[in-house]
Amino acid sequence: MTACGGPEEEEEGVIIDYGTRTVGLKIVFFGPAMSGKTTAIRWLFMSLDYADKLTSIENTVGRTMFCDFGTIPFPIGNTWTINAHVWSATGQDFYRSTREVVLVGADGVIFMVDSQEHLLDENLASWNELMTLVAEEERPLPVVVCLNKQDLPEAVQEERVRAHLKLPYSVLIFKSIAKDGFNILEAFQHLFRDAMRASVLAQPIS
Ligand SMILES: Nc1nc2c(ncn2[C@@H]2O[C@H](COP(=O)(O)OP(=O)(O)O)[C@@H](O)[C@H]2O)c(=O)[nH]1
Ligand SMILES: [Mg+2]
Repeated sequence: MTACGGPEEEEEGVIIDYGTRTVGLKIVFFGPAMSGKTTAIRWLFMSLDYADKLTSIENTVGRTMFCDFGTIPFPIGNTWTINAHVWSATGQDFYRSTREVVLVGADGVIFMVDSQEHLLDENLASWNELMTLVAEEERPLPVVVCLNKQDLPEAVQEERVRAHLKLPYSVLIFKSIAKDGFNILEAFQHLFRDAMRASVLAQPIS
């Protein structure tokens, strides 16, 4: 894996390496600035004991300047390993072009919504940007939504967000609290399975 913005993956499909018996799956956290992407990824890596495998490129005030990235290996059986390459793109407007780069070769996206009422339109803008960026992809991109910061008083409810963002019912919504890790692993596992199904099973295996 190269530094942010320079993924080694090909643009099409997962990387299956029969030599090392590994499958590479790229999972991207996407969403508006401050919605909890870095918090969720940190929690995920910590809870799976891979905290030292996570790199964040931040600016001087500790906000994600470019992205976070790291790899979590999941052994399947005795011989094969699925390497989940986890990335986040910064949500800040002025780094817009970096998000496009981070999405290249993605096998699945976790979209982090900020549940604060006054941020509904920011969530919408970010969702629309994601839809625009993936519109040209040939293969369908599995997406799950985390309705994050559900601990806050008056956090918006699922139906409100679904209507505002016009989320199709095929997109699953997990109410999450990234700072406590609530529902983060569940959302990740769901997306992981969807991404595996969409990518690996779609590939002819010789
Ligand atoms: N109340 C609350 N705050 C959260 C939650 N998740 C993240 N935060 C806070 O939101 C701010 C932005 O989080 P961060 O992960 O940096 O957002 P990012 O810009 O999407 O990477 C930080 O102060 C986090 O502590 C949550 O579930 N509940
Ligand atoms: Mg961040």
